[in-house]
Amino acid sequence: MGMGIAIGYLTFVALGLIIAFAVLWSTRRGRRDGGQGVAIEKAERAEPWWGVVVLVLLTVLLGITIWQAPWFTENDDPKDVQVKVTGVQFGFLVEPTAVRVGQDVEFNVTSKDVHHAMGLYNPRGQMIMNVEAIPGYTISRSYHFTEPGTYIIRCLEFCGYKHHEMIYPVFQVTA
Ligand SMILES: [Cu+2]
Repeated sequence: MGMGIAIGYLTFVALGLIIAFAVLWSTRRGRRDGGQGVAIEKAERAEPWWGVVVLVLLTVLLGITIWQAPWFTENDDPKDVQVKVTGVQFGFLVEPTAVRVGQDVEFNVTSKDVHHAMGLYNPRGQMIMNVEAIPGYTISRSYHFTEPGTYIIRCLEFCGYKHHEMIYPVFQVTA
């Protein structure tokens, strides 16, 4: 992936340099004869077509990249599992405590006392989700697990003198 981006970047830089030199070269004759050979009217007639070229390019780029927008990856299907996560000074109540790879999991997050947050970390320690845990409200977030292992939930909203100990260390995702 990184290599592909580097090659793509260098290709665009090379193309840009070629086009820049082509433009500079194309103005040499006009400068030599004092601007006599410049056909302004012809250039003006071509202007709308350059607009069309730009529009076509932008439309193609949009058509290629729009599919990576996040709203096309969201899943409205009924969820396989509901996991209830309740924050309480100073820990998390989690039910059920394990899900399987491939399941669509909907976390329903709330709090019993003060404002907390459920930060979900994958087995490699990367945060993959952060949901506010607010007393009196339940906030739902979906996640599709593709990686088995032990996930960790940490409180990410300062909630009192033991906030740093508010960790749920064993949310299991089994293969
Ligand atoms: Cu907390």
